[in-house]
Amino acid sequence: MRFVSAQISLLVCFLNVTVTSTWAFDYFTGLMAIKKSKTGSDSTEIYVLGGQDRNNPFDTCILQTTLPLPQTGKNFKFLTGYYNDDRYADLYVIQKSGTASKKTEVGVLDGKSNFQTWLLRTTTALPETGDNVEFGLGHYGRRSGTGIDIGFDGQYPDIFIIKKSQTASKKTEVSVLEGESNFQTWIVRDAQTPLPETGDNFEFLVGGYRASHLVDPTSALYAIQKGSTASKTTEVTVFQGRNPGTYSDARPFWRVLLGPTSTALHETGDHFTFLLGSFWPRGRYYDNAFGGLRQEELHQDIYVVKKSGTGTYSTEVHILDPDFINHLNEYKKWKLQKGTPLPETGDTYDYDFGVFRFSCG
Ligand SMILES: [Ca+2]
Repeated sequence: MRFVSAQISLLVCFLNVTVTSTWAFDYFTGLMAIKKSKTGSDSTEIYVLGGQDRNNPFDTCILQTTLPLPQTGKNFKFLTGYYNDDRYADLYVIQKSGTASKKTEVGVLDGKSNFQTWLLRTTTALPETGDNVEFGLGHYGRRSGTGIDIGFDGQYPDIFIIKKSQTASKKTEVSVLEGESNFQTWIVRDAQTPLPETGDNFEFLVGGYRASHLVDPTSALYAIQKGSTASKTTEVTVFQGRNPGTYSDARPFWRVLLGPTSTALHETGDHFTFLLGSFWPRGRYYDNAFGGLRQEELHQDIYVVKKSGTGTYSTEVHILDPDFINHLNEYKKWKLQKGTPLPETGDTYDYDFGVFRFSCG
């Protein structure tokens, strides 16, 4: 029965592709779902749910297509970022192992082509990586000069490599590969965070953070502790990456900007995954007058994707409010909690959010 339910939901998703929408804003938030295996097409597939409808966010499937990739396993990780300056979010495909080069390899699929064309396919300076390594995209910001004049949406994001265990220091470590050199050059090597080695009950995200005088526009590290927490809730800690305005990063990822703080979310298992983004109507965008990413967008919403075991029998999206205005109750209340047209999804799916701009006729 569950299988039948899934097929019906996907059909709805497909039919909604033809719905004509009007775009009041240049940018809106989209939920990207990558179906890596067990696809009918034998290719890796992508689904994008649009967040542009304020009253019914993520109810419309605005893109459903195959990628120029065969089916993929857990040795692949998908992330969104802006490789070029066309304001279409691109899809970063990280192959962690099983490569001919014995290096971790990176490809970038062009968002403007609906992810059909490769903008980049390259090896990197990073050896093959296993389950103990997570990835994020951000801007450590060497090229920006002041650190505030470039946002997440600037081109050539750097790849952040979070080594959770098997580290020399016995701490969770972060390294950064430079986007401008197509990931051939290290910006940060094996920086120790204050966290001991971490396991499956931790997920790591890269994004901006801003609270009063504490600013990290593009390179903060969010540690999501899903279980075994003191508060019995899912907890969040934010570490500063680059110190804005300076190049002297004696201890990147060491300073705590927030937390650990409890959230409105109970402890979570494998059927939950986490993302950073800004929910409409405060979608991330460049402000030309400001000359960069709007500052109030820097404090990120935490998107909680509940993949299975949901009351709606769909993949659900829950958004934790960063409380940007007060900075008193970060992530203590919900901005949104709802189901989507996607059926429940297991571990054959990988998710990410991006800010998309699709041509809509
Ligand atoms: Ca692009």
